[in-house]
Amino acid sequence: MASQRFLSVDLGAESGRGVVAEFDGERVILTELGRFTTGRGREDLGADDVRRWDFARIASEIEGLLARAVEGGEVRGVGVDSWGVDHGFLDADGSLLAPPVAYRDLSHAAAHEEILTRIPREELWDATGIQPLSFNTLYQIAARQKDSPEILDRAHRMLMIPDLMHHVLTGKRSLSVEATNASTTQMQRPGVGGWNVDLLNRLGLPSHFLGDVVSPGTRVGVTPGGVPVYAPGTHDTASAVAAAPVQPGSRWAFLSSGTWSLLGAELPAPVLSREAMEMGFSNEGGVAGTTRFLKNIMGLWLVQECRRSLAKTTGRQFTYPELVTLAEAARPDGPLIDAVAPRFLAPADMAEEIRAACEETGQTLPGDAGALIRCCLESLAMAYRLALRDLGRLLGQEFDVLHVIGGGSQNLLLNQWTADACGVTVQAGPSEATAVGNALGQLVASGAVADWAQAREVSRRSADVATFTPNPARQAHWAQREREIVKLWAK
Ligand code: LFR
Repeated sequence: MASQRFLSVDLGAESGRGVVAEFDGERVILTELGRFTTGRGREDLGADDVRRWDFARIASEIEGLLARAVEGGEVRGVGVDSWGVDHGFLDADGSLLAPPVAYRDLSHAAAHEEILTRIPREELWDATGIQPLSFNTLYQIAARQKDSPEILDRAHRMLMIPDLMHHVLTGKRSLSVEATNASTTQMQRPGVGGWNVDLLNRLGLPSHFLGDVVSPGTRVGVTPGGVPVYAPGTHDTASAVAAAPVQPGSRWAFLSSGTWSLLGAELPAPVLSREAMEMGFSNEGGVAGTTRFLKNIMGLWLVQECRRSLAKTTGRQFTYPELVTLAEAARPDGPLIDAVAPRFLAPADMAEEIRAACEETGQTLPGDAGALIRCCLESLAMAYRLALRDLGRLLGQEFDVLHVIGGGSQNLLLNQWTADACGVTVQAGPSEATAVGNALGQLVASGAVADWAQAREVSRRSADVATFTPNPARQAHWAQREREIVKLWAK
């Protein structure tokens, strides 16, 4: 068959990129078209002191990418995925009422706390199956009700970031909300339960702007130039998991590794037990009606933010490979921080926050860049160890393999530490899992493959995977570190 070209646009909190995915009937081959920054630092607060995404610029970058893709030959489809929870409101004419607020904006924590005083955590869990993380859409809307109620009043429709991009790409025609990203709002019933309007009513929050939800792998419109617009799994993590190059029959877990680390398993249905709630897992929507049962761990955000702190204090812009080399050379057995603690979500200065956490737990303070980054990476490996063990307990099973997917899978040092700390074989790659998964959603939507199971086969045939085997000599070491650290953190 002649190859078919699709454009996957993957927006991350640091950068966005357009990738042309060429499908030859067997495999997808990716070629990066272009990259641009999406993230804005704390110093770029808007005039109203709110952290917002520069929506107009990101949308125009995407339109530019599509134009370039079309110049290169026929484009059979375009689809956008992004991080979860963030959204924007359209008026009745389909115009955006304000640039979307970024989830790390500090206003969300207060709204979150306030809601948790009004409704027991257990009730929120039963109603949604999602952990009450402070940045979820639910709390963002509660914050908007306080700081900009007029926007909520005037809102005709709420769309998530990728839905908004599809709206722009279709000349304002698509008003679809795609299901995987909608599941991150904490405003839906568990599983494929749809919007939980009762919950919003109970909290006194409006719901008139909630629209129809479509499944991942749906055509949502066409561009004025005639390119079909397809909604893939628009939540980046959903697309990444869809592309995990799984061997049939293997007992696998995933670690989607990027700005965030999401560790979990793909399940046929949500797990709504109290233990799952206590252990910090969420039931997000996956492709093909699956549940992504996963835990949020801070991820490489720790390193990204330390890099920013280091630029301020040393005047040096370290590259990520440089930082990893310094970490590898740093003294082992340094301090460990709790990489799921909310204090690391948006601290004013990450290096300072990490040092404060070490001081509070009586550990040596990581002084230089190497020690600081080593602390981040070892702490992530420890968080993976604890989360994978909890996952196994909750599901009553062991895992043959942990698929590390996404950009973080290129960090060979962290891959080996992950294998050692978790005592499980790590299969690392593809590093572009999200862009691959996005393309797979378009293959499903356009009928180029029959279903998501076939799509995953395509990914498996296409992926370049590296295996990291746990070093038996390191098992006792991680067990020992866990005993030490759990005692220190409990103090
Ligand atoms: C990863 C991710 C996570 C989500 C976080 C915030 O990019 O999408 O899955 O919890 O960003 O939206």
